[in-house]
Amino acid sequence: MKIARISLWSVRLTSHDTYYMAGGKTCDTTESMVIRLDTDTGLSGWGEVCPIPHYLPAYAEGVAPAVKYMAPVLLGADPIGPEAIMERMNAFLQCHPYTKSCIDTALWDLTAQAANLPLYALLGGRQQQDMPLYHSITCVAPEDMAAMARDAYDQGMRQFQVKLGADDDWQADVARLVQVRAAVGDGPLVYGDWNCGSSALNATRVGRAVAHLDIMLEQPCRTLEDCAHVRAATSLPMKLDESAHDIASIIAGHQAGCMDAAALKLSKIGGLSAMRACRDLCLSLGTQMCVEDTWGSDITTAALLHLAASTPARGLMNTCDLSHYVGPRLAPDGPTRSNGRIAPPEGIGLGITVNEAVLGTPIMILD
Ligand code: 0XW
Ligand code: MG
Repeated sequence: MKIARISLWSVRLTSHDTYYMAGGKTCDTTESMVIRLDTDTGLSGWGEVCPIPHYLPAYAEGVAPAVKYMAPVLLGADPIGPEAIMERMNAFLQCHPYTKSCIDTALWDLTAQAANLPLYALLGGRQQQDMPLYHSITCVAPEDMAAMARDAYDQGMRQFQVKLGADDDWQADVARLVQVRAAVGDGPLVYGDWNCGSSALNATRVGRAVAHLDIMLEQPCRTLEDCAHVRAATSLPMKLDESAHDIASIIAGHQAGCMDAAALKLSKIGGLSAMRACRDLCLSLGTQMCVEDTWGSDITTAALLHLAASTPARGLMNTCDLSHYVGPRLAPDGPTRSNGRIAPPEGIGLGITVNEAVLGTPIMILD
């Protein structure tokens, strides 16, 4: 089998609730890049990457030129065994993990289709029938966030990510955590995510004010050193996200003693191939994982659910149904949340049917 054609679409995804984060980052309508790799056998593989503006070293407009640049590695290549092609792509163009992630997803989709297996079977086998989800709550007024948490709780959600820092008011962040914690009662997991937007000083003040509560902090500051300082000063468990982006940074987070949990995102790490290695490392380290991506719709969600389903429950804290937060749906048959949990698609490959009508006209075709 050979890759014969690369098609790329740009699709605008609109958040059902505008999503506010620290540092002025907003997720309202974002551009998602969808890729399809067609082969000479008639099989096609799909991938998707949807960077949030200003969130990571990634931007949607960067995908098309990077795909075009890497096309000589892809066109004519056998897609079976994605790691082999990823190795060649990494030698051809360093970094650009977000562009590589959508290509890698399409390669895995093709490999699993050729094997006539659901993708999770190639990533470690089915370790879980369904997986716990978290619900992410946009950073608005504390009482509104508490109401959103309660609504999600009533739908069965038991893990809550509370966005902090959008108004640069540390006392409002204390109120957000206190009110969400009270709204969902004892037991559910509640964590506050600054997305790097706090000083170590203010994150420490927030953490010490809620230290009597069952709360986890997520990525308060940009640097690992500052995150470790906050972890030590507050004694609250911590999840690393932006700081944990490859094998070396995951080892560094573990050694710094501030990585009780880590967010593994496909586009941050560079696709399923690289993320599987990070998943296996976290399993060895005992780090609890959130298996997800930055943003996206059904193709991204299906890919990350296959990895989550092939991860043992002992290491998987939660996963994310990104397609729940945005419209339009790219694959109407993609999985949806039920009672706070979600199962991967059951078909072969990614196991979803992309609705090409919502994609529009490709922005690039290479053959
Ligand atoms: C990437 N986000 C902004 C979207 C996901 O819901 C999680 C969140 C994060 O930073 O953790
Ligand atoms: Mg985060």
